[in-house]
Amino acid sequence: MRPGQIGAHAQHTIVARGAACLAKGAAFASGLIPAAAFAQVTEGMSHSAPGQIGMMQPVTPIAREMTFFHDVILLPIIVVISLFVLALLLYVVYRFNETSNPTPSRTTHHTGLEVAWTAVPLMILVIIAIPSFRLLTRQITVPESDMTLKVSGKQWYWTYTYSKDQNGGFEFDSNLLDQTKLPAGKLRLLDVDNEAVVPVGKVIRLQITADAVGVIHSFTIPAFGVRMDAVPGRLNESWFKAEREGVYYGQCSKLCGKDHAFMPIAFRVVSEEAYKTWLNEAKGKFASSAVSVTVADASIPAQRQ
Ligand SMILES: [Cu+2]
Repeated sequence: MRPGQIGAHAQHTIVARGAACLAKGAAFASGLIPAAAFAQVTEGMSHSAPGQIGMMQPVTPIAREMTFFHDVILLPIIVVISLFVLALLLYVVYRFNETSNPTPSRTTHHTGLEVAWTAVPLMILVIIAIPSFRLLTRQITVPESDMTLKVSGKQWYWTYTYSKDQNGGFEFDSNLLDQTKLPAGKLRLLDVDNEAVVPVGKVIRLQITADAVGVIHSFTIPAFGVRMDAVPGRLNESWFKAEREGVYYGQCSKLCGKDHAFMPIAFRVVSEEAYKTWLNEAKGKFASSAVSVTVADASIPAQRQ
């Protein structure tokens, strides 16, 4: 397959995605996109695939809404505008070239036209703004959460802290696997030694910061619709509610230094029982890192200096 060529699988995905988008047009009016609308497309995809075009398979309500906003609202609007401008250009080239139009009009103003080319784009922007602001509000308003997880961007890896008052009390670093000895089935530049584990169907509140003596990173998991800057000395918040078990990947999305490309994010979403089991195992495994951090404790980076 040539670089850039779209494989049969990807083509099928695009067609299926298009059909799914059309089918669920009406659902957006209520502001809720049914999970089933996306279920048939590349089930379980948690990372970008070769030849993939379009958004990653969403697994949270926010990511689903983002995908819908992109695929069903923005994309058709931009396609129509591009085709309209192209048609205008072609018409001008054909109709008003020197041969077909030897004596050009000397018109300099046309009030109706000027009002139209100001008002119509304005209306289009307002139409886009309404669902856009609604989505943005949902994204940044953290609902009542079942669990809080602290994420710290370091140079160049992530540290996850499970707070003590939620049966945790430990933290661990999540580093990229050795790329020269990558075990079979592991993804290059995506799989890590220690994945963050969270229960399925629960609202996870993320408290995102960066090493106090470090640089700015950006914590991003496309399938969750999460992207939030990790800034030293600042505690940012985001949230997600993963609806399907699986491993979901992301990457640091802020140019942060020499190993920016080598600090992937891997979240394993498991059942409630599996999460409890993991939590107990992790408490032993990461015992040396025992921390007394509790929810919303922003003082930890300062204490450790
Ligand atoms: Cu980074």
